[in-house]
Amino acid sequence: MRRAVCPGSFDPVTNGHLDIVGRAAKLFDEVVVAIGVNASKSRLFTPEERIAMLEETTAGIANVRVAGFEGLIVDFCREIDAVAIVKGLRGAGDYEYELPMAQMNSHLTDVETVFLPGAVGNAFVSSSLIKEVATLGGDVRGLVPDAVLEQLVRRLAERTA
Ligand code: COD
Repeated sequence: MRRAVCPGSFDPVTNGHLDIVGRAAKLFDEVVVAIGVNASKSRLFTPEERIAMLEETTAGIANVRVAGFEGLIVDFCREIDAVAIVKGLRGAGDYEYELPMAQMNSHLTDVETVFLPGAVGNAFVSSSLIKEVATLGGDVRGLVPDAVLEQLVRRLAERTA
């Protein structure tokens, strides 16, 4: 059994994330989508809400499961016996951000990092931009799953009420 982890903040999950998770699921026997905390980002959804959104949106992929994690991603990988961390790269900016993390994770453990190029159509999609555009009334339909869009609109309305 070759297990991989797709870690991220997923606040909220976008079609770009789901593309990477779906492609990772074709490469590995099992993929665990691991929801962590990025201390440098402010959050809109709780970890429990993000887990529920990911469970709903990956329900159609048999070999994907979802979990939360705290602490180092490499410790979580060791805990669940994962051999690889799969990350998506939208462009050079992601590469510069992700490479030192991959190298640090390789220094800490023998878990490999596998980079998948983001799909061209999703290259501009990030959770942060989705939140910013939606907050200012822009239309983000088609960039996040419909179920996520509904929750996003509801949460932003609650915040401005
Ligand atoms: N297309 C393709 N890939 C995408 C897209 C897209 N449109 N959008 C995002 N991605 C990729 C990102 O490049 C990233 O690989 C992944 O999806 C997750 O993205 P985010 O933005 O949801 O998540 P991040 O980057 O905020 O998550 C950071 C982690 C929580 C994974 C990271 O901080 C971490 O591992 N923390 C644990 C503590 C730790 O181990 N720290 C030491 C690291 S060396």
